[in-house]
Amino acid sequence: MGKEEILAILEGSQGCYISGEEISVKLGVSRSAVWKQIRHLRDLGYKITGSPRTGYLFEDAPDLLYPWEIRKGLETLRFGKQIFHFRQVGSTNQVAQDLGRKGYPEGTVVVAEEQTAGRGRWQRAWFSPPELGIWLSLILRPPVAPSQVPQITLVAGVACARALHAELGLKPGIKWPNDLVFNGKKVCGILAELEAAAEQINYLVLGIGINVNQEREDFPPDLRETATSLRILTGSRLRRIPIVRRLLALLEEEYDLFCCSGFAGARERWLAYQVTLGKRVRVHEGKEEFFGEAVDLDLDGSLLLRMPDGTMRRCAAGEVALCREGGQQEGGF
Ligand code: BT5
Repeated sequence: MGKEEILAILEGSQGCYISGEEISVKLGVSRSAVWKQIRHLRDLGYKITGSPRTGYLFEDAPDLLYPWEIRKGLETLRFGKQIFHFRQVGSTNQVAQDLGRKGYPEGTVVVAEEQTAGRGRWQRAWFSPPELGIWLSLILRPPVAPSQVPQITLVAGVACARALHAELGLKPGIKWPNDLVFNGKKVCGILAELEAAAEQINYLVLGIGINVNQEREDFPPDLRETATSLRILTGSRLRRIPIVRRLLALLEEEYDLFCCSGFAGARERWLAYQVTLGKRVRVHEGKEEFFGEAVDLDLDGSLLLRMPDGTMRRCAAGEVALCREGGQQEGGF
């Protein structure tokens, strides 16, 4: 008997006490084995009242990203079938890379309550406090050339935007390439890390960070003006599990579409969420910095810019800051 079976019985008793005897008969185990599992579930944070004498009443599940909770009602064929969960980890991307190297299949997920060395692009840090966000990495083995990886990160951005839109009823903006923002403040970032040899992708780790339940004071002072969370936006504390489930379902849907039919469909959906085009932007690309007007998303996922002298320039992998009227920067680097 596993905890999942006993949980299913407790949750299925719909607000009524259920006796230890009844559970033990249903599962074909002793009453003391049931009691042991109940204690284990309580240790995991489940609210279950009662005792072997009175029977048990299931009251609430903790808001923790337990794999068996994510898998309940998860509408995917491959993504999230195997989930590794950590209370605390350096970086879920690092763990997923190690698993990718060991041959774990596409769709394997690593999720943590807290990251102590969460990372962004170009060795930047990603603030990942305990139990307040979704810090998740996914192993992919896409059948495409490494040069198409930037498109996959845009595809992931579209899936994240659709997931938040569906869960909150609020439409996020996508800042090129794939920051999700509300009113110019960042709520989600994506980091793709690639392991490739000789023009062939071995595996790709897609890391996604979503700020869910932080209040403004939970962010360090240097992020308070540029970052936001779903709680700040909606005014209420949200459960993270349904968001993770929706995210995995839409990631699988968008990724499968991309693998079967290419980038064109996701590009259209990206355009429907984007907040970069038509704006004056400041771009950092390598050591270079320049200003231009963002005019289009190219078919390969690059950003097309009109330069002050009227020429067009393509930006494949830079950092973009939107400029407000009057030249001020919005959102920040
Ligand atoms: C990103 O980088 O936006 C990618 C973030 C990916 C995080 C996930 S969490 C799961 C997985 N495991 C990891 O270790 N990473 C991935 P970038 O575009 O470089 O943005 C980083 C910048 O965003 C930082 O320099 C800060 O200015 C800002 N920042 C850091 N933490 C933030 C947060 N929680 N919310 C909003 N902004 C943040």
